[in-house]
Amino acid sequence: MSQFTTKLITCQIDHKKALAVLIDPDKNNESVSNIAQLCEQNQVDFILVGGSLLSSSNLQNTILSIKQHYSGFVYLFPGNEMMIAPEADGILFLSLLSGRNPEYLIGKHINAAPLLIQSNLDVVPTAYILIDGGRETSVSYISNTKPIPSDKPDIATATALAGQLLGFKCTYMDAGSGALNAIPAELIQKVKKHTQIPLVIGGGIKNAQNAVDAYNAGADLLVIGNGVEDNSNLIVTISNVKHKLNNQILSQNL
Ligand code: 1GP
Repeated sequence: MSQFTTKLITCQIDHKKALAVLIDPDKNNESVSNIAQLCEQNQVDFILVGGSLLSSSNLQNTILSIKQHYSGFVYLFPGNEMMIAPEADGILFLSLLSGRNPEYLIGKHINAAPLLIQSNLDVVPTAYILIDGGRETSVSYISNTKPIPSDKPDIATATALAGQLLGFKCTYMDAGSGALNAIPAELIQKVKKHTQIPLVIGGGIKNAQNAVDAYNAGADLLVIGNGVEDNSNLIVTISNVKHKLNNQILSQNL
């Protein structure tokens, strides 16, 4: 089984929480080493690399400089089929289920498939679901799709269930990079209650309280990006939340 899904399924079984830091190769170039070191020191579970748009040729170099400092898994979080790099450990093969744009549901995947099958990348079929985070995000604009309204947990749940029934290995619900509002806890709770595959939550997580809310609502893996670009110490803050919750769970199980 994939390293990514194995880790998340193990977390689910043990009721443990995981953390990923998203690095946009276009934005973070100078601070990549610093962020990777912080991820190593704080036992961040994954680094994701990517974004909606890649305007530089920094992808490979970014992954290589992360790997100089970070011994965990590095996964691609691609905006399109150009963002494939064999230097990574794997790739979230995202199908944008909240949208109705066939290119982002299956089109770009067909372009990428011949390259992926020849690579050693761990390919993780991922049900990608955008939730309205209070402003239009790059991914919504670029994909020409609308996110699910954040006060419609039934639609989000039905979408996530469809992903599970179609065989996706995890659900990634995303308010989008730099969202004003993180995904409401009630919506996460409902999706978690009705689906069994691992649940990844990202977008607009800016402080410890956002992380506590999302983890307690049922997120198995949290993704932080923009907040880290503004203040790399957020890695320490959210890692501490994760470790504290995991230690509580451990002591409850003893
Ligand atoms: C975006 O979920 C990620 O796709 C991270 O979002 O940049 O808002 O933390 P932020």
